[in-house]
Amino acid sequence: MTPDTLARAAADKPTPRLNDADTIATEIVEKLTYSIGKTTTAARLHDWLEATTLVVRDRIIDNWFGTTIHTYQQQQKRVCYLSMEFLIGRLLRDAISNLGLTDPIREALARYDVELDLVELLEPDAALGNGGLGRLAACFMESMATTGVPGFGYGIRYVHGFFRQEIVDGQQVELPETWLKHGNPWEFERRESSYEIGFGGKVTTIEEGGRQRQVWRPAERVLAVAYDTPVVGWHGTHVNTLRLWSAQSLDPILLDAFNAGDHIGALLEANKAEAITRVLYPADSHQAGQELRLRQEYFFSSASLQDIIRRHLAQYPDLSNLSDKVAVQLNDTHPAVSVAELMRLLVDVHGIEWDTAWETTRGVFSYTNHTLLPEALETWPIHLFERLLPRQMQIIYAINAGVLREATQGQTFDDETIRGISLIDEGNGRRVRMGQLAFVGSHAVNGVSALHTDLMKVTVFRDLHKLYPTRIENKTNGVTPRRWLFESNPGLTRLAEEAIGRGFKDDITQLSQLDPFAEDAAFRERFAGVKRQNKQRLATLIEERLAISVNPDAIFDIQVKRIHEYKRQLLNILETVALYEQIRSLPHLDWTPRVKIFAGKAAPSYAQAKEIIHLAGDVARVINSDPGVRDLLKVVFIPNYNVSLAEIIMPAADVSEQISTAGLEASGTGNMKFALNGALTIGTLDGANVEMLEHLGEENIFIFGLKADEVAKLRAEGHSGQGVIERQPLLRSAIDSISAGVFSQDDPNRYAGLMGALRDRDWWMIAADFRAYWDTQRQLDMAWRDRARWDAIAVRNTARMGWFSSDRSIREYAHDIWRAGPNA
Ligand code: GL9
Repeated sequence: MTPDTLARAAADKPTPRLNDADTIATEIVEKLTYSIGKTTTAARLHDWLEATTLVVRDRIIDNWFGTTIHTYQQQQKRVCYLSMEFLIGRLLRDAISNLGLTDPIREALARYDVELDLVELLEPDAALGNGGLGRLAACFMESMATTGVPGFGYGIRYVHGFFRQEIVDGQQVELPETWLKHGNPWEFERRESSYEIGFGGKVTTIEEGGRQRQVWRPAERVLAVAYDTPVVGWHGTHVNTLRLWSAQSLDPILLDAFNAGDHIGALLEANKAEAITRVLYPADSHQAGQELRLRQEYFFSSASLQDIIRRHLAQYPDLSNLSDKVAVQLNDTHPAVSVAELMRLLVDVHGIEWDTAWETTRGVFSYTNHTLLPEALETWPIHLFERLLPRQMQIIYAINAGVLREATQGQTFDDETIRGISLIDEGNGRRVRMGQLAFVGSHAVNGVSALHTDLMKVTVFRDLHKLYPTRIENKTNGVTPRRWLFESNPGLTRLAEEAIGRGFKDDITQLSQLDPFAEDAAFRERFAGVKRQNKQRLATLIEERLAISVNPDAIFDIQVKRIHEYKRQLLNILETVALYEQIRSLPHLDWTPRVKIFAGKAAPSYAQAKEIIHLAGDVARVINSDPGVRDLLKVVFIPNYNVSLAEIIMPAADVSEQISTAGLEASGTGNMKFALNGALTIGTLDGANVEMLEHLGEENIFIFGLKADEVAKLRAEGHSGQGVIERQPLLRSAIDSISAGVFSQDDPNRYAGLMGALRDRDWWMIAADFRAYWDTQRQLDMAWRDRARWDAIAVRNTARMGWFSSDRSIREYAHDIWRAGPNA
């Protein structure tokens, strides 16, 4: 763009649209007629969805151009968020709500007897992520738009997102997900923004004006084509862009082969190219390890960096000010190869001196670590890396040489520390460590909760932290209150508005004004009434999907998240079994009725996690059909947990289960969504739970169990579960029943392995923490019986969770790391 074309663009801007129901109804019918080719009488619900989406989209586009032009004219710094995952979910309701169009659109559709709520349900979830990490990226995109940070999300347009989960005979079955089946009205294909991405081949050195230059000639090349989706913030004034790359072959048909009669062979290249963006790897906190995964990582990193450079050079004369005008956040190590790729582009392609390029690179990048689990830390075999990305491998060696030089100069690090700093792991058949690469190539490295950040400094990055002691900082995660309160819990939002006015909708920290209402009996009752309605809605869903009837007056005790041993769904199930046995043996006691609700997906190759799902189902079947427990205990596993299901579940919880082995959950974000919606947390001192305790006060959260340092100590001492189990009759009996096949009579040995591991090393401290967990659950039972107390705690949870907004996280990133945004 030149100043002239900019002025033109501003002048050509369409006149703002009216947002009354009449105008919107007319526009929807127009879209139905001319874009979809249907009359109002022939239109199916899907057609109404598409027409409504197009009408909303028009309004977004107007502001999208405005934002783009503004960023350009003001020469603002752009923030590029590189992430392998964006778990955005449905977009229509979010867009309508942020634009303030809910009422007129509802009214416009009602004129044709179409219900907005039903239309919204037809939109597929964009499930381009696995869990917390991907959902965080989606919350961050929305918060960047809301807080006015010029943000660009860069990721992959997977044809198949996260798999659909069905439970068949109690077991998880994975089915392909097809979100693009009906097309995607939110995206714009940008054929003009496409880039070549190379793989393999050779590097040659050429002499040029007395200087040596490396030239990479890839053996394979594919095309990265951009698809843009607008991201609307609160009030819709600022609209950012999510740019997802799709892989296409440069030569869709090899004509030589085709003409020679090899019709299939002529298409092989294209298939291979397009495979890169076909499917999301479903491994959570576990490295996938296949070549295709490395191809995906490099593919989207390179495309994004080429795009960033092209954009920059369209606006500025050269790349010398790149780090003043662009900040690139590496979301985990998945895009870490970007460090080497940017060096290649700067040095080999743009002829910049190595040292200058390195300074620019470190100025541009910053890196977020999301897990300490050793099995999740990405490393790649050198031989694979070298074969696929020969020039990048050379660059990594050169970066490593520089870093090791720094480490050996001056300071006296021992050999072990030097080995820990190295980008190359020499111990396991020589591998590239992506965490080390991301760390050294960034000016800031952050953890996602205070505890996690502290632990990073003494575990994964202990040695690099010694070399660069100021680089690690904390940025505690947050969640967007638009999706996770306003849209998913309109009842509570309305109640809050009535009590404290609308100020909290623009500044979520003002929710704290609700605090005194915890003492107000009438308010508490209305608060509980909203919760009751949300629970009723979830109960209906459970009845419809699973034909299990649950009592909405029982405690809804919910654990929804990926199924993982460290998240300890098994601890919850054991407590459930123990409770069941207690109810059966002491039926005359005054038990507090509970519904235990689980949902979550297991990685397809994670056998133990799948067994845990199986066990939950087995336990549910036996308990739910036992007339002896009446309505006192029900167990439900809801299949196919996703963003849309979470939007119904979060507002309906009384108890939120955040019970990971301390030190292992980097932050958690479900914990924040639940508490914001007035659930009481039962949790360990792990991840962001620690900070929730600080904000909520200890009377308003139920903390139990071993702390991170105690877990580490017990593990080091070689803890085993056997002794603990012997001393705890409740736990022993639950384990014995499961081991004896009480819940799996068709296959009594089904859980021998799972139970044996508890007696043995008890790696996840399930036996060790059982007693504290049980006792704390009984404290919750007591609290439930004092409704005034319970409801007051629930109100205080909502009132005090404002700090956990992703707006706060983003403002911290913008101020401390990116030096970008409206106040930069
Ligand atoms: C995770 C952590 O495990 C969570 O504790 C954290 O809240 C999120 C976001 O920072 O990141 N890291 C990680 O690999 N996953 C996380 O959820 N896993 C998935 O996204 C499946």
